[in-house]
Amino acid sequence: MPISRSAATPRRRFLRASAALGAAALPAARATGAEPALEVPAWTRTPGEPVLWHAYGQPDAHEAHVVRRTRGTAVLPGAASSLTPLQNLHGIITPTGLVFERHHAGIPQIDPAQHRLVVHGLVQRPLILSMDDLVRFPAVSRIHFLECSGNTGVEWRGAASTSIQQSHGLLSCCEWTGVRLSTILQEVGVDPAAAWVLAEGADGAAMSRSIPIAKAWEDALLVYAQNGEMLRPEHGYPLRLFLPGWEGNASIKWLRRLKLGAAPFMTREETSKYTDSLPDGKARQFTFTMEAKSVITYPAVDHRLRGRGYYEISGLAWTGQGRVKRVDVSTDGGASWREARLEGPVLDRALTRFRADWQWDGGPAVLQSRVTDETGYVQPTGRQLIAQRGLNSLYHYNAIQSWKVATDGSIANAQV
Ligand SMILES: Nc1nc2c(c(=O)[nH]1)N[C@H]1C(S)=C(S)[C@@H](COP(=O)(O)O)O[C@H]1N2
Ligand SMILES: [Mo]
Repeated sequence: MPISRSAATPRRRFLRASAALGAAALPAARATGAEPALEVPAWTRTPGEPVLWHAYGQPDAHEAHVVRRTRGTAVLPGAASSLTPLQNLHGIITPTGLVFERHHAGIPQIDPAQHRLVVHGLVQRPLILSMDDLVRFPAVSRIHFLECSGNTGVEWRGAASTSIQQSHGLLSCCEWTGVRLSTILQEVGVDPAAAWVLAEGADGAAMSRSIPIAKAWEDALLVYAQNGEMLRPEHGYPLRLFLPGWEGNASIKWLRRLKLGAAPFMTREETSKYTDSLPDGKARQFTFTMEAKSVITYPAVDHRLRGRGYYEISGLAWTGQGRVKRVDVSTDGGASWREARLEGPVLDRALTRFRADWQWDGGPAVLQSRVTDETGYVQPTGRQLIAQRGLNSLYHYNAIQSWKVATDGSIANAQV
């Protein structure tokens, strides 16, 4: 089939243009001149490993470095997090085994046959639901990002991280399957006085958050499956709350109780923690929505460029306010910008992969990305963010990230 005119994407045109310039556009595409010798390697001469080599599939041994890593040492038992290796991932879906974890009191080992969800408070018919009861309700599957509001928080104090996994790895994007919370609300009959829902986990922290009832009606999910299989223990097995676009903390794992009330319940996680200290000494409370953010995942601080020439800049953009509208990239520290290609489908409150062509001339460069979401919100610079929020914050850092490329191809984290 002939290549249609529509296949002449900007990238193709770019490659053609650079080929016309006589420059080697892609290092791998260099012609050898002679007929290449194709040897038969050892692994082609014998049958391979049997079926069911791993009854549950595993990555190749050569990929053993692609793992979640922790940050720092836990102060309290079980209170720790692990981070997603964004520097090694492709596309938008996070493989379940590499999804970051955040636990306030470790991972409870729950018997799903004994697990119950209680729905009570300002309702007409309180309910106790088993997992068997829950999976009988109509289900939905949705692809959404999940970001801890502490993600990139280290950057409030300067360009400290030497890995994108450390700076941006409290981020994942999965397909989530479960029952709409609105379905269960209809089942219990909501008292008109109910304005908030307390969600409580079955972990040792009994982690609890108050959720405005509008979110519960709108799109909150009671999730039991992630990327097609039952939740893993570390992500809330057998049941978690999932709140699209909201800070990860509010998506209570190991969910065991929903209590409807007239006012927020003022739990520890919304009074002493997960509030944002402002320059005037006051604190923002209930900053649920994750604002638009983007980061270049390749080339990033973890990589090293091997010689001048063509590189595809690639990264992730997302917004808790809906869809990503556009992403611009800069290779000169924000002096000039050009629009990146968004890889479709661009989903509501999901990670969006962006790509842009780049010819590295071997000189110093500063790579940045800047997202604009469908509400018109533009990702701020670090200076703009600090001017607005001061330096007392721990959470909700969403500024433009800079990767500084040196002439030897090494890359550093930099705040420019
Ligand atoms: N019950 C319970 N739910 C919880 C937590 C917890 O410690 N206990 N951690 C929260 C935080 S801070 C985040 S960012 C997300 C992380 O979800 P994940 O571990 O599946 O990535 O779960 C949230 N839900
Ligand atoms: Mo979090």
